[in-house]
Amino acid sequence: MPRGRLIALEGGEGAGKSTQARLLADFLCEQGFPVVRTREPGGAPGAEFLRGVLLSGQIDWCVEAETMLHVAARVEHVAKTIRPAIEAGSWVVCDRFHDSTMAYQGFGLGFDRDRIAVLGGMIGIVPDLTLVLDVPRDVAVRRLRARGGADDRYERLNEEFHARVNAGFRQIAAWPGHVRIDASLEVEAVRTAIAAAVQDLVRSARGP
Ligand code: T5A
Repeated sequence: MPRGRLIALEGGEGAGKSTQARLLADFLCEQGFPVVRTREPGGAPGAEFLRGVLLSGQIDWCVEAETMLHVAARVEHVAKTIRPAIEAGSWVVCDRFHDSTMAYQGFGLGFDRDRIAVLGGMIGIVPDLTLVLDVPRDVAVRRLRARGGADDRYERLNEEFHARVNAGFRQIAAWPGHVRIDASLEVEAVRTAIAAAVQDLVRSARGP
């Protein structure tokens, strides 16, 4: 059984990650790959439990504890969902992964980024490709307002926080294994850009 692949979608709130995760999963299915679509925080029962704990805003976590909880959720997610799927030959499309901890808890909330990198090393898996969806904050806010629904703990944080997160994601997008996607375009244009960005991975999986 050939090993599957892990593709992460990252970016600030309202960048269109969930929309594009669905479209990417459909595209990969059309290419003939088995696909598992999942998300963070969450993606496994214990990790979904921690998602509620983290996003409800009921507890004002210190940033160290908050970071550890995101990492704990990820360890559970990798153990119970991601690694088994990849070993079974599936392609995993993950809506957020470790870079979100770097952007939100590191760049956004000021937790030491070297320590976050060390924690990332303990996850034991690195995405084969990370797509960083970049959209100006005002465009994202308009999309979220049009969608409606209640704000979670992070959406309630101030604009300076979101500016730091978005600036962090722009730095992260330049790291190896990452591709920046202009997510301010219409849905179909973003979908096309993402399909182009995964082509090398698709070709390498098919072999010569
Ligand atoms: N977090 C997470 C951390 O702090 N640390 C971590 O380690 C991790 C893993 C998760 C929160 O947790 C934080 C980050 C987050 O604050 P979430 O509910 O999963 O919270 O929220 P998000 O991941 O931010 O998801 P959102 O739903 O807010 O945004 P998406 O998924 O980026 O956007 P999407 O696809 O839902 O689209 C939003 C709206 O815009 C429209 C859609 O139809 C939808 O209505 N849209 C577009 N409109 C126009 N043009 C386009 N190209 C569009 N694409 C989508």
